[in-house]
Amino acid sequence: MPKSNGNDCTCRLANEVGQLKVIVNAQSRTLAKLVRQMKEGCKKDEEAKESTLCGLNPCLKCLQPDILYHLGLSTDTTDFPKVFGDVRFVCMGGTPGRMENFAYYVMQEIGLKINAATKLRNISEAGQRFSLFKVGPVLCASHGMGCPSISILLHELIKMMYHAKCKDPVFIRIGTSGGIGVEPGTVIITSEAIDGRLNPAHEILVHGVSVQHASQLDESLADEIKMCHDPCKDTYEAVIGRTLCAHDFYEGQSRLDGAFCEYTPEMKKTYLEQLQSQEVKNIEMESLAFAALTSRANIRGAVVCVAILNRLNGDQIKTPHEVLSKWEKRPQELVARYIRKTLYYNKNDDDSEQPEDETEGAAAGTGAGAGDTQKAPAEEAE
Ligand code: R2B
Ligand code: URA
Repeated sequence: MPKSNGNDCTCRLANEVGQLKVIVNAQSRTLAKLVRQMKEGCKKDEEAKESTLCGLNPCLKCLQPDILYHLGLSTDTTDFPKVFGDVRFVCMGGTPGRMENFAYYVMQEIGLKINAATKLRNISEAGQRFSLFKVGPVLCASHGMGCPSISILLHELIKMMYHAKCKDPVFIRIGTSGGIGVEPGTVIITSEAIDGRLNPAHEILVHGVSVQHASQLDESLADEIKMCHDPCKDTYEAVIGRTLCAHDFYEGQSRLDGAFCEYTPEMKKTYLEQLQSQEVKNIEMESLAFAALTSRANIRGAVVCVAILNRLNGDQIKTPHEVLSKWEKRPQELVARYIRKTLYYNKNDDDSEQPEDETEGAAAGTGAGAGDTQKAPAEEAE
């Protein structure tokens, strides 16, 4: 009906104007801060800045240079504080393509732009293992599959944060998972990661001896991300729950469709029902290492995964690819909203149009454009 269309349109425009106002106000504050720093000189400020990470290897400061082998970066050829010092969010997901798309999406969501003739550069291209894109204060990295892979990436990203003297970076994994008793398409935000024995710890062997690191995740961060879900507008559910982290997709997740299977459908049913009774909402393959390594470094971390099937109903993923790629965007959407809110929300935006002098955290690092770019080949230019 024309009347309701008109109302919808006015409502949408008002919403967009409101959101733009918030971004413009935050950018004005950053500009004011930069101008003041220029006037006062920011040297003293920079010298005092150290990373907020804790519990790291005491030998790191002696490594000159420190070579982040799998990222293809070294402290003697890259000025870490200059290139990465403004990073506040490190987002990671399984595949290079998904993280490149996420980088462009987050760029748009936080109001940054790059020249149409350029494209985001994969900063880790030389390492040939992971992809890494930087969009203002957001780093987007691919982590591959499983704890050994994400663990290598995390060691090197944590060292990067240390060398870059980053303050309170937040790490978030976005990905897919198998749901336990949830509707496919549901987003699960992990409260704690557990192993196949339901033990909340990441076990590693050091010198042949088992060492266990706790795998709790930041409760308040999980709540903040959950609050970015709008139950009235979003057509899917978002829940907080425990996540089982398996070291394999098939036998480790009690599937009946692997190349090998030495248990019965009844044993599988009993195991999955036991998980459900213990508030486990999903199964994936990286949360243990992610939770353990971030919390050891005093980094707030969150794991946000969409369930692409309900494991109580089967093992094979039969959902069409178009539907899967829509579902994969859901964790990205919530995380982009969280980043946007953290960067730009200021209580005065609700009642004031005046850009403030300075607000700690607002739009920090967004002043200089989107980030690391390269000229796009003609056919790739957008
Ligand atoms: C989710 O999906 C991948 C396996 O298909 C794995 O990386 C994970 O955690
Ligand atoms: N990823 C997993 O690890 N398990 C699933 O069932 C689906 C995605």
